[in-house]
Amino acid sequence: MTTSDADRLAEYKALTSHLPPPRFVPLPHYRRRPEAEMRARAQAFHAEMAERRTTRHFAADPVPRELIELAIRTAGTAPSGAHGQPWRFVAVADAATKQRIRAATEEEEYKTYTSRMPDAWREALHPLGTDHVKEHLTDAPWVVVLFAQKYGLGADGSRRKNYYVDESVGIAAGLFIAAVHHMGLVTLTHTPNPMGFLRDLLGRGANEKAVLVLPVGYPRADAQVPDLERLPLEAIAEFRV
Ligand code: IYR
Repeated sequence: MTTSDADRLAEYKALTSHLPPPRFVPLPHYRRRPEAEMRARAQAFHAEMAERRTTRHFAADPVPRELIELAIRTAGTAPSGAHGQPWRFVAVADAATKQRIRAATEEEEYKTYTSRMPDAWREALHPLGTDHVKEHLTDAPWVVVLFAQKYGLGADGSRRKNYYVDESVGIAAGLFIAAVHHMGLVTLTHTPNPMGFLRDLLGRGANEKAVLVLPVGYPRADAQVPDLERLPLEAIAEFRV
């Protein structure tokens, strides 16, 4: 005998009947825009994002803390698994801490680049001109370290599991990068490997894992970027209409 739709729904309802009902509010801030306006906004946003480049060459000029706060607040608008918001940003401007991060990073990266990386990986990276020397970690006025929380911790030490942590934190990182670009600064997605040392160095909890290091600042006047092209739409999308 097959279960009816009503039975299935009743079965699911029974499993959640001990919980308070979810609280919903009307969708705020939304208004439909005329199609021409949407097209113009989409084109302008694409044109702006297409101008984003990752550079390793940062100027030392200071950047106000408020701008970093705004980028982090924008990142914090990301959707996340069960709304766990499993991202934590540590924004470092203190020169001594940046120097410690750089020294520890270069120690690991030296081993990675010279002995841990298989030849194929070294060859794939060669066009990007990266190596174990990470001057951006001390040149940039801010070094933002993004941590992912596998589980949240209550004030009483209770654990709350987070879901889709990698996806959620990845989306937040994307929004952070877009926010930095939109305000007129540059950032670099840097992945020290391994990066366990960042938790100890920055005194973060056992529930957190560093996933990305994002120096933020102005590009140096002589900043360069690798000569790259992005895949065209036809290569990255398939439409079935
Ligand atoms: N983690 C190293 C190596 C590196 C790896 C990839 I894949 C890149 O696209 C760039 C760098 C580093 O950050 O230098």
